[in-house]
Amino acid sequence: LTLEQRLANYVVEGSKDGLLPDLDEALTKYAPLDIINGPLMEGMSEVGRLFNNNELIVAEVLQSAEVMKASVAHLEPHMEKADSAVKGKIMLATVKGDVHDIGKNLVEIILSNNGYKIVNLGIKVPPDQLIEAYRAEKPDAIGLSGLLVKSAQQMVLTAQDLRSAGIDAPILVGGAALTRKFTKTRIAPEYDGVVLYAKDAMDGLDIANRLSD
Ligand code: B1M
Repeated sequence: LTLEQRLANYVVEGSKDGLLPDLDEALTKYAPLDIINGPLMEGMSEVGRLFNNNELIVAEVLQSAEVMKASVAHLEPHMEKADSAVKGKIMLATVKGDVHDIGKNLVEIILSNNGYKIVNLGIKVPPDQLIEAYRAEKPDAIGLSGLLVKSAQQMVLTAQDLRSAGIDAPILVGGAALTRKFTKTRIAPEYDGVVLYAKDAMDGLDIANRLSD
């Protein structure tokens, strides 16, 4: 197997045997983010496909998630860091009912490496907790992540609750079940501030930078 195939395989197999030396070898050829977005994400897509076909069970997907997390943790110190002044404060949360956090945590790493102070509220965050944290932290923007189809709907409800609470800070949304169109036609109309869709973590950084300019 090539190095790239082996990297994807660690994720698919949920195995860490040999992972770190292969990640180190990959670092001699690729930027950390390209390793994540390339072979590791390919492995994750395959996991999603197998899971969808009932060829993997939740416990196995959890192992794959562990490999992804260990890989990101190993690559993180090698990522470029902008030593700029703090550009802003962003609060991040996976919405109510959703436990998926690998994407959100990747967004945290990218943003914090690029001058943002991050308040990460974790997973399954209900709107009232978000509102309370917003009042305590006064962030410049709120980032919502969700991977389930029902999480897209939950973002609509969350936007409504934030509006009712008088909050109008920009909202950044991302996650597999979401689209730009859904964001524009379903979430944004329920909110007084801007709602922006990010297709991946780098897109999230671009949007944050545009907001802070
Ligand atoms: Co789940 N899961 N899962 N899962 N899981 C999906 C999402 C699914 C598509 C798999 C499938 O069936 N093909 C499916 C959803 C179906 C649907 O709703 N249509 C699914 C399901 C059904 C479930 C359960 C219901 C399974 C069950 O229990 N029967 C359950 C849900 C529990 C719950 O949430 N209440 C469940 C559980 C799990 C695990 C716990 C086992 C594990 C998560 C572990 C963890 O996160 N700590 C897991 C995993 C790993 C997946 C897949 C395989 C991979 C997700 C992932 O981590 N991708 C996923 C299939 C898939 O996506 N292909 C699947 C890597 C990550 C880097 O990408 O999170 O998309 P992602 O983030 C991207 C972008 O989306 C974006 O940037 C990132 C990349 O740069 N982004 C943002 C994300 N958030 C952003 C926020 C932003 C900006 C960009 O700004 C704020």
